[in-house]
Amino acid sequence: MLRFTALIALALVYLASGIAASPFAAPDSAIPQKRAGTCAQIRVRKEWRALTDVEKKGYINAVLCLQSRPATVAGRPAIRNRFDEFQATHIDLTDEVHQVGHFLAWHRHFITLFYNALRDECGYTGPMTYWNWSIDADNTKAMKDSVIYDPNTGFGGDGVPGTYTLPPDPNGQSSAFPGAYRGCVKTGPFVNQVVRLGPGKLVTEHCLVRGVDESSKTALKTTEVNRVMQQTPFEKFRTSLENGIGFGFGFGIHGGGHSAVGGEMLNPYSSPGDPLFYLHHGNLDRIWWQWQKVDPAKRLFDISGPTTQRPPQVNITLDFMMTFTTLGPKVAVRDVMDASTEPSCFTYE
Ligand SMILES: *[C@@H]1O[C@H](CO)[C@@H](O)[C@H](O)[C@H]1NC(C)=O
Ligand SMILES: *[C@@H]1O[C@H](CO)[C@@H](O)[C@H](O)[C@H]1NC(C)=O
Ligand SMILES: [Cu+2]
Repeated sequence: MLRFTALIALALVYLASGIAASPFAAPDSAIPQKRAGTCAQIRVRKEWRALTDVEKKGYINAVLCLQSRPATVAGRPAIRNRFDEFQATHIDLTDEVHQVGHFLAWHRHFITLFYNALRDECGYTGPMTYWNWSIDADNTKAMKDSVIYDPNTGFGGDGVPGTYTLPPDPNGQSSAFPGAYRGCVKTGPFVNQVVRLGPGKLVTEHCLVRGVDESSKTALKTTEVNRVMQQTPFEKFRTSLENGIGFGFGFGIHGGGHSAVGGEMLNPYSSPGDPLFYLHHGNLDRIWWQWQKVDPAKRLFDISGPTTQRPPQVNITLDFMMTFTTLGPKVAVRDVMDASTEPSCFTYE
């Protein structure tokens, strides 16, 4: 009884301070963050198809390496490796970094941290990469036949029916589209991946689950990207990108990419359990980057939206500090707006 009361009191403190209650929230890293500054080198991010076969192998091997390196988190046995640690950070912060002004800024830096880990901890020397799903969505070929799912030069294929049973989720975080958890990925480099977190906020040991959805194609076509690109100001652009434009258009390009892959990727909390998460959000980041470039004077530092999903809502400013739990120090929104400065240091091709 006492423990239960204490938990409620804690939750009230969280609510009062405007910080989303996360029972797992880990402390911020103590390493001081470099402020926005000149980059020693600007790295080009490329579409998956533009990587050489050697680079593709190198990228996949580096992801497998992250999945074998010990996590820096203590006291949470399910966070065993560095790849888990990224997934855990997203699960812990989901309610703080979606449907808020810093949705794009937070995911930009999350991807940068992932790329830095691939380089610094796993020796990856190739470019960071993204998945331009519009190429597949515009095509008459089925999405499941995209080269992104190639067993040899991609991320492995669709889930196999009958190989995975979605556990009951008392939080209801995975049951919205149970059919999308088709089964375990049985081809490609991640056949043996053990996903220890998810679905949702559950902690269950399972395979990499997918359920490729052909109907998501309509949300990912170039015409849809162009519709989002035409939105101004930032507030309309941000909400259109994250949630779609108007009603009746399914998920929009953000949800469309998540539902196109299905399975873990469809889960708002545990989606970074699928390595394709980073390539999907990389494409969304590229679309934001392109939108910013259309009118840099107005758009490069344009930010708006609430800092929390729930009231009392405060409008975001460039000085808002974003947390990344154990992955790195807090970062000001301002510092990731211009991707050509520290700590981002990239451009897109
Ligand atoms: C993404 O693919 C679409 C469709 O082929 C194309 O129009 C667009 O220019 C591509 N963007 C990039 C950056 O490759
Ligand atoms: C927050 O921003 C919106 C526009 O995005 C504006 O309508 C509203 O008045 C602002 N609220 C405050 C408290 O400044
Ligand atoms: Cu996310």
